Amino acid sequence: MDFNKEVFKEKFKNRLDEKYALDVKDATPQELYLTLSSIVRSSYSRYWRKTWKKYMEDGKKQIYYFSIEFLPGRLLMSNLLNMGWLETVRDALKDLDIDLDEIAEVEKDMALGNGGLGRLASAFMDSLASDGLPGNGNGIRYRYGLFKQKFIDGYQIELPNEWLDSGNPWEIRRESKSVTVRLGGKVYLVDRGNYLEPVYEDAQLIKAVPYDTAIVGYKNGTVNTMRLWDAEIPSSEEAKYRTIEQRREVEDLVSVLYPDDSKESGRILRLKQEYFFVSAGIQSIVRHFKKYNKSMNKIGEYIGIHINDTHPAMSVAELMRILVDEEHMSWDDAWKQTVAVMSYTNHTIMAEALEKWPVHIMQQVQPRILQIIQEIDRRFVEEKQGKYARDMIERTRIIKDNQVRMANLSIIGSHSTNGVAKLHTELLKDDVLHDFYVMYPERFNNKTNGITDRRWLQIANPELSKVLDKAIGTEWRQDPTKLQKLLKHQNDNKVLNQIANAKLKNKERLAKFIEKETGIKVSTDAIFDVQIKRLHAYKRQLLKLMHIVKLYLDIKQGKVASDFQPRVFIFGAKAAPSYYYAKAIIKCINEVANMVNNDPEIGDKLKVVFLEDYRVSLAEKIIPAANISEQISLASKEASGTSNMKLMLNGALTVATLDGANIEIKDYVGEDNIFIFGLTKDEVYDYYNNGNYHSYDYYNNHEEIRRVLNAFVDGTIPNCQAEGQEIFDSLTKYNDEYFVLRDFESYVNIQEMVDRTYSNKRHWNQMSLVNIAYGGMFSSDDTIKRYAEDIWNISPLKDEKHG
Ligand code: DL6
Repeated sequence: MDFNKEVFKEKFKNRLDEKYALDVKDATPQELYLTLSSIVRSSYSRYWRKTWKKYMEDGKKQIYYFSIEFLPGRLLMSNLLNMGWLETVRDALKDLDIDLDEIAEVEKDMALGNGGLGRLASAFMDSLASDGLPGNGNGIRYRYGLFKQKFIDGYQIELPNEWLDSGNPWEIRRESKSVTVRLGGKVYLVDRGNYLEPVYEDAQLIKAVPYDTAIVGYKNGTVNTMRLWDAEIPSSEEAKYRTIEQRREVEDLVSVLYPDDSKESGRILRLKQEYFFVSAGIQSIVRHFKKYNKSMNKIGEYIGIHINDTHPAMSVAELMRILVDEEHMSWDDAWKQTVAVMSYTNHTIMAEALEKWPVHIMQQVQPRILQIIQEIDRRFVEEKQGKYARDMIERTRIIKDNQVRMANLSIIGSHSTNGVAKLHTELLKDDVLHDFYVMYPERFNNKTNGITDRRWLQIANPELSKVLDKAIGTEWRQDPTKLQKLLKHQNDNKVLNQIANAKLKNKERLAKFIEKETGIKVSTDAIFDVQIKRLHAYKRQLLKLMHIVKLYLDIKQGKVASDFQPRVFIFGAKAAPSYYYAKAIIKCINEVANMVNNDPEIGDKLKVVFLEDYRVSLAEKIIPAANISEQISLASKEASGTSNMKLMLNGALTVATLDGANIEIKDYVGEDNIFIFGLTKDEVYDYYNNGNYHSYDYYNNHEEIRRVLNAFVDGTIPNCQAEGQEIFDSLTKYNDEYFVLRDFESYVNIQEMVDRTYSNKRHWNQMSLVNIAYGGMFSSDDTIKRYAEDIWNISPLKDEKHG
């Protein structure tokens, strides 16, 4: 389409008429949204076709990013932006009396993830396309995503997230690309002379149907694919599915992300999901590779599969299965190719998040895959014998104590293992994966996470974006590192005021939203203090809550410091459905919010807002309005964090422990432009090594801690007796696993420093400017370039711009 405002207006009116036989004034926002998205889709489709054809013609190596989570959020605005259409369309629609922002609100978030892991996968999809790199996603098309969070009486309730109910205009069902996945049953091997043929009995056959979503690169004509798999009953198997329960079992396979694993049935379902999307993905990749007419002995030169956390770790065994069982390659040749194809990112050092699967479950889910893993394990042990101590081999082998250790499988079966921030990678090398680092030092590398500035600045914060354009030109939109040009305006009052004004407008916008959603009125004069992330004990939402309770008690007892600044505390967080401790924290935050918000003595001095159903589109509203970014995990526990990057980019100042990427943020902005507190990683490790942390002593010996903790159990905070007690006990009786009490005093002190700093607005604005300027150093476009060069060995196609 020859693209300009007038042409677009005509096209829009015609498309609305064709689709709905309506005039603009009679159409609902939903109809307007679907009309606009259909125009967008039909306009990028030829680039989509050209991109994959070009990958084929050039015979380029392609990378497939396998992830159990993807969190793209909404796609309308990012597609418009990346096609270079956003402002023209906004103007054109305005002429038609349509507010683009209003119709964009109709789109339901594609919320197929839980947190940082899934959002990073989607940022990488966007960056792969924007860097013009041949990279595609592979995951599951969950019918209900994670869950929709509601608060009832302060408790988290999980409802199905019916994101597909009004249709999804961005996906294409590709029936012809379906594959069959085999689950369960029995397998035995028949000797066919030069190979062993696996014969399956009673296996369940599932039809895996791909749904493709275009990932539009930023103004470069590249359109890649995110492929998500749905599960169906194959027509040949219909007769076997006689009962509703049997049919539901197939639906359940792709129903929700992370089915409840507190019961064995839930654990089996999880593992089936993992095998389902891995097998479907690899089968379709191998089928596609065959079109290149290259020897299977070269697959590692043309295909890369990235194992995003351990969920897709069975990729190693599935590729081996296909190469050995179906392509009849020798084990050694197949293994060489598999290791060349696979690479792995570790996203956590938390022991409970490093997946282990009991052998009997793996046997039930896919017996042939278990056999292959057993053989990989056997050969690994054989190869390492004599070279390494016996206990080291026992620690690194894949199967131990009847458990299959998925991180071990991922590392042994791939050529690269990376952590996601400098500290995290050091911890992997020195501690968590140290044995592997000794065995395979060349496989280990760091890739600090990144974010898409396009979504988090250009789309989420048009106010600030305009200020930046005026101050430093528009180059930063293409290359966010150019935001550093802002540094020369540190003493420019005009720019400082414009940045402050943009922040105020965003706070006003968020204040309105908060009032609409919760009825709570917040003052934009207050510091907007934000903690948005998964609810987990190590992330220490509890430390924030204790600080709030302390301030509340101070005000009630007339102990307010002279430079105290009013604050609005904003939380966004989901707790895993079976993580009861995290749910107790949610309940307590909500009850503290009730107590604080309804106390007339407190008024505008403090407000606590816990917004329901934290998701990408909600983050887009909160982040531009934040003054303070809370990154307060116990040092060593947060692999990287990415909300820290998004918030700094939007001018929030970070209150941080020296954990994850906070350290790299500090290194860029300098100690004067960040608020650092708390134990260091070395101090935490000293406590671990010496076993000399006694949290009860902190409770006993520190009056302030006692005063705050007692409020959880003495009725001061109403309606959370049981949850308050659980929290109290965890911090006193059970020795406070994440050192909340140990870091409390240091946290309170740094928050007092925040207040003092905020009272000097000019200085605050200068700090904010420095943070924005360095925010561009965490662009996922750059992170992806490093993956492309160091791990995947892929290179971009030549540009062909969108017309
Ligand atoms: O790498 C993306 C993201 C990191 O920024 C977070 O620090 C990390 O917690 C998260 N990891 C996970 C994996 N599971 N757990 N726990 O979500 O990855």
